[in-house]
Amino acid sequence: MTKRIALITGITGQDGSYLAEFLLEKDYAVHGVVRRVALEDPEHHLWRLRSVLQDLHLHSASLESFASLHRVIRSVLPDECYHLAAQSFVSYSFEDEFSTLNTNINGTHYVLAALHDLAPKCRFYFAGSSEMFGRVEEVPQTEKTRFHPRSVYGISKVAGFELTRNYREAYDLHASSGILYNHESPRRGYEFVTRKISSHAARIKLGLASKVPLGNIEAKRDWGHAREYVKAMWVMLQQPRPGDYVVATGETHSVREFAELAFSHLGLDYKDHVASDPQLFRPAEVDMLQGDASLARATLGWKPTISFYELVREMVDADLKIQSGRSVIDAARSVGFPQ
Ligand code: NDP
Ligand code: GDR
Repeated sequence: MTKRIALITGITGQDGSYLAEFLLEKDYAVHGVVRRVALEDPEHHLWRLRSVLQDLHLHSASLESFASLHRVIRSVLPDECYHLAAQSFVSYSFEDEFSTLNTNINGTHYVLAALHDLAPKCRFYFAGSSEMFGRVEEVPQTEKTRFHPRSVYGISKVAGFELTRNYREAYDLHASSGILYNHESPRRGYEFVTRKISSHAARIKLGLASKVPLGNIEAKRDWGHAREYVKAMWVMLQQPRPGDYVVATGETHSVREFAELAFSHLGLDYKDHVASDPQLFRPAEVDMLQGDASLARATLGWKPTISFYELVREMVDADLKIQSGRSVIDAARSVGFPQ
């Protein structure tokens, strides 16, 4: 039997890497869109894919170029397309509104238009976000809760969500959106608050740093594990009909609680090490998010199993290992060992 073909945009990111592994295990032929620089400098840009690199088919393209995406989709002709690529850092979207909107909205539109043109039977997944709810109208949020984004990032995701729905309704594309709440892992980018805390806590434990500067530590998020969330993406595309689904744990915790657990796991008190930095507060904040994933549970049979504590512990342990390796190299360098 011929393998099913999956195309992942954003394959180099946290979710893309877990999804690629998951689909390979399911015996898909897995293709990924990467930026040209990633192919030129794989050591630096493809680190999350290291263990499966030899099994992937990578194509260079950019979300800014319809022609490049059209070319990749024409050569791959996917059965399933997971559109994960985006400028995903909310804070940065305040600094560069225009490129965030361009990349996230046009990029999504280009992928949808190319699929409609070249592979209309392809099933499409859009990476929607709880940031679309922003200043929440109700707690917990469901698929029916009104959107009120609080950042250009959130606005770009609402636009992508609406584009996805429109292609579904206008052209009968099997196009689904996941409204995913924050999900983390040892592969999370260092700019996001959980990884910032876990990596700093490890460095502090090893005597390599003493403080972690943070912004609003009272913000509350519904944090899950990325490894489990990518499965929900796949199940959505296996449904006979497309749809939109909230994917969340249903639990909410503050950044302060995350820090407290991360530091205490290393026998430290977060109060001794967290420094408040006013520059890290956002011009418009999302104070709290809590999702109700009942529809995903009932329709997709999806539910999370990794607890908040297990997530924090896994991230801190992984960072302690990474930072310990670094500290050994640094120590060797400082006493003049050959490198
Ligand atoms: P990451 O930031 O880890 O990955 C983003 C990916 O997008 C990277 O592969 C990046 O490539 C790629 N990308 C960014 N800009 C471009 C561009 N101009 N052209 C081509 N590729 C580009 O994000 P996550 O894996 O955490 O998230 C995946 C998706 O899910 C994103 O759309 C995000 O907004 C959304 N999301 C994430 C949630 C989370 O908690 N993680 C929750 C809800 C939604 P490169 O490596 O070259 O930078
Ligand atoms: P978020 O994640 O904005 O929810 O977007 P992030 O980890 O950046 O922020 C979470 C909360 O922590 C507060 N915070 C800080 N955040 C960062 N990054 N750095 C700090 O020093 C800091 N101090 C406090 C923030 O103000 C915020 O309230 C993530 C991304 O993955 C999006 O792509 C995705 O759509 C949403 O999750 C759901």
